[in-house]
Amino acid sequence: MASLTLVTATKNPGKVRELAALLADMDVRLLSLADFPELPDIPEEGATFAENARFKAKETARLTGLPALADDSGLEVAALGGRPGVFSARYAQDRTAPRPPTDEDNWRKLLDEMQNVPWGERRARFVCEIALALPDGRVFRAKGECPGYIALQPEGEQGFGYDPVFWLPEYGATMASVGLEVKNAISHRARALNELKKILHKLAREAAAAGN
Ligand code: ITT
Repeated sequence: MASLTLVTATKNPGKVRELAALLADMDVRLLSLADFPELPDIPEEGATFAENARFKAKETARLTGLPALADDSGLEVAALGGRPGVFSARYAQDRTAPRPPTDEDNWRKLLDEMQNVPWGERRARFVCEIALALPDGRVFRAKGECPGYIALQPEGEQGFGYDPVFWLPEYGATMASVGLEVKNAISHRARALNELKKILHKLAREAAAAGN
């Protein structure tokens, strides 16, 4: 039984899957918001990834009494002045539609907007801010980025979000084609979480000592 229990402050199953794999080598038991169905939705109204991550983590730690790890992330496209950015999950939102946009709605809209943008100007990056909030009020944060290009057409079935249209020149493939192991070696999320691993190891040691 792991000594440190963490809750991921996310409703996105793709993020939970990746975070769980990234933490698999640690003495950590990872819960998600699916384990706390009674919790209210936490609004994302910040102007930056960092603000949103911090708020989601702090609220989840407060509501569950557990250390909470929140990821706020998105895609910044150079030719679009950094859009969709913090609005990545809601990019193709249609206020008259009965449901929020799907991942495919979002990347199709992006490909449409980028239709006339030549290859050399299709640079983009995934950005991830992770915040770790402790029930005692302390908050730790880290940022990760992953550079790439917006593909001309979708490719691949793995991952989530914009992965089918995020081209990695060093692999000659999209993020949705390279598989979880490669994604977790290079992604914005992996880079952000790696920065927090030192503090997570320390918390795990403290929890183990307290349990003995
Ligand atoms: P939570 O707020 O519950 O964590 P969310 O999906 O709404 O889930 P965000 O507000 O952080 O999360 O929005 C992130 C969006 O950015 C996500 O829905 C994807 O469209 C995109 N995104 C983030 N990381 C990605 C990744 O690794 N691969 C592909 N798309 C990603």
